[in-house]
Amino acid sequence: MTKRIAIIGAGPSGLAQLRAFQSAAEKGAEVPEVVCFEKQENWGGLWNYTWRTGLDQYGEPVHGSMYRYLWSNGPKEGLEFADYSFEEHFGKQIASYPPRAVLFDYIEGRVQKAGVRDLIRFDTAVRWVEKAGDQFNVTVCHLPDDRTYTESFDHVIVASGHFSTPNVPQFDGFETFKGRVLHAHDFRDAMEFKDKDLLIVGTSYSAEDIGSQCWKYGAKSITVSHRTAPMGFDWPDNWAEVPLLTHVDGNTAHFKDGSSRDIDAVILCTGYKHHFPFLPDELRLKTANRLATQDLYKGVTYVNEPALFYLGMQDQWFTFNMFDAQAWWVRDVILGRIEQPDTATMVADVADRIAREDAGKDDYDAIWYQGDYVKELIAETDYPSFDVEAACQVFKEWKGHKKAGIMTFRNNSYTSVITGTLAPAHHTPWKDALDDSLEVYLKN
Ligand code: FAD
Ligand code: NA7
Repeated sequence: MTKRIAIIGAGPSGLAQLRAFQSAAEKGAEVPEVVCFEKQENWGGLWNYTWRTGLDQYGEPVHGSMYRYLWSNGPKEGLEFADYSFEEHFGKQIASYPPRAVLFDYIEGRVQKAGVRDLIRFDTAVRWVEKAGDQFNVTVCHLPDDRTYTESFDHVIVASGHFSTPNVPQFDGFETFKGRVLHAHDFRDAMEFKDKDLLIVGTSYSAEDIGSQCWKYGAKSITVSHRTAPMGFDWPDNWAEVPLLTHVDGNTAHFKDGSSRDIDAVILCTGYKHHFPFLPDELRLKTANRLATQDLYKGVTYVNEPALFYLGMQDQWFTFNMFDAQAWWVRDVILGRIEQPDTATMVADVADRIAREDAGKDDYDAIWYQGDYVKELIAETDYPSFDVEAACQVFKEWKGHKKAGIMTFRNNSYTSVITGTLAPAHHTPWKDALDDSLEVYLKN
């Protein structure tokens, strides 16, 4: 096979793609030449923690949005690789909400075993992709020696993530506010907000988790401002939910209901933008952060250019196992095992997915919607089948545990849908576990 494939990004999605091809090769298939371009010096994507914010040492936008002391916000039993269990990696079952370093180790373990690191060109940023006849010309820059070059590929797989370019709204008075204003993307250490009165704007995962972190590490008070609805958990006493911020005057924040509070700092947990500065209009995905993305047949094939694929562009209940399902499916299209339909059929598929997502009433419908999507893809490839229904049930239990105690839900354990083993209880309740290192977490 003489085809050449470019993968953009070596985060969980790009690594899933590398593992998918390696798995086919291991079973005797002839696979194309695969080149993965990664702008950071290591793999793992967001899970590869960096202290940097703003621009990196080469003047590139920092990709990392993760912060110190981050623990998985959902149970690991919802994301476990079907071909590489936690027990295989750690030699034992571990507790259900691993900190970032533990999940990084797990992600890395599978691709180390697969031996795919040599296929990645690290410190190499993709600058531009364009169609030239049947090929894609991909222009990249090797950052350490500032060397730009172009190579041709038959397929491009965009796995560059979509939680790195912050959505940053403006609120009046920020110009003269005396405290710090930052977006969640630039948040790194909750200790910075110890003894501070903190205002958070937004009500989704970042707001919930960054607020909880700051509470855990000693913030004086947390005020969360919502545009649509409050999160509604049973928060600690020094936590309040208020309507949308209207403006800041000096150090006083004013809200839509006329109330106000004095604050020391503002963290905008207002989400991210799908941002692909390396793609021209005709190849660039333009979508909101939702389960059924615009313009992606089967959630992966760009309908306007079916030799171009996107991985992991959906909003996410399922993560690593969904990226796997997508990567195996894309691999099989490239290997000629799956045939893609004509454009009209692909466009209709997108419309159908959007309508089905829109028909959902609540988060439970959304979980099962994405579970069904994962099932649909794995049924069409040799990705090891796993009990997706049981994973949906894990997410349902998780939501129940959050409702029962937003600061205690991480103390719960779930059963692996891959090995059937119940996770042990963690040795220390989350709120008292201040050391998030791998060594300490694994001391069960
Ligand atoms: P990313 O992890 O973003 O990786 C993309 C890669 O592409 C990066 O390595 C980047 O450097 C590279 N790249 C980007 N642009 C270029 C370019 N031009 N050239 C070359 N390389 C490029 N998921 C969970 O399952 N559990 C959690 O607890 C969880 N917590 C999260 C917390 C935060 C704060 C955030 C932001 C996300 C969290 N997620 C969590 C979701 C997360 O999106 C996925 O787990 C996962 O990292 C997505 O993988 P990805 O490979 O699609 O994207
Ligand atoms: P999300 O899940 O996209 O949520 C964005 C939040 O920001 C959501 O509550 C929005 O409110 C709010 N938002 C967006 N724009 C505004 C403005 N202009 N004013 C007020 N509020 C606004 O992003 P997250 O960062 O929480 O999560 C992303 C990933 O990171 C996720 O996968 C986690 O695992 C970690 P809305 O409800 O739309 O009114």
